[in-house]
Amino acid sequence: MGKPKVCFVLGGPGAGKGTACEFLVKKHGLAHLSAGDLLREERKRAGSQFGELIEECIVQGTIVPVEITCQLLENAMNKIMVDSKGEQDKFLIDGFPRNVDNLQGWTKQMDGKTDDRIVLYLNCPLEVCESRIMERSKTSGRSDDNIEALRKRFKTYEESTKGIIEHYRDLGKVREVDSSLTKEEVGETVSRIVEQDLT
Ligand code: UP5
Ligand code: MG
Repeated sequence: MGKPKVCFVLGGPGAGKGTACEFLVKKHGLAHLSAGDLLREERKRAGSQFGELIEECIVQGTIVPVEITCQLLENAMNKIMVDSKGEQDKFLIDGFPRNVDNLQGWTKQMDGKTDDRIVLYLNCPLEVCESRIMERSKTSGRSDDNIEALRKRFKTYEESTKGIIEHYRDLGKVREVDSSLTKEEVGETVSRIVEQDLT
């Protein structure tokens, strides 16, 4: 049994990271760890000492300190490996790493523990992302699905996350996908990439 293989999934808010990951879970049985979902769960966990800090970051569209996110990711990954008795060894990490702090924290904490294969970069014009999120805001209940928070999320994405994508591009690890296409088209494309690079 080798190290768990990791595919990071990056792209702007509303680019379709969660949707593409769901497709890959159904089609290829990969494990999906959404950093945002893990933070939202931790925020509401009774007794969490990080609840307020996480909520503040989410509403302001800023990035939670890496120690918190990285620990949640590692715990979730370990639980899946234990529960599957080591059978599950392919992970989609959705929405992380988003900035230099995230990248350094992951490298430090996970050094040698994972095989970080590729970055699936879902590239989508921000106008398209905006209309998707504003549509979703009617039902999502997410405290950051409103135009003010969304603008802040876009700013953080442009200022911090794009540089991380470029870092991985320099390493030859980026697989870029036009995620403004239909869900089915994006699903088929990411599926081919995963078949090629994660198996
Ligand atoms: N949709 C999706 N694909 C479509 C397509 N091809 N055609 C038409 N519609 C499509 O999709 C968004 C909406 O678009 C949905 O309604 C979907 O049906 C439709 P989704 O798949 O949810 O997009 P996604 O990229 O996952 O959007 P999300 O809003 O989750 O992205 P964010 O990156 O903004 O949110 P995330 O949950 O990752 O992070 C939230 C916050 O948590 C961050 O702002 C930050 O404060 C914090 N955070 C950290 O601090 N650190 C982390 O490591 C991660 C998060
Ligand atoms: Mg998401």
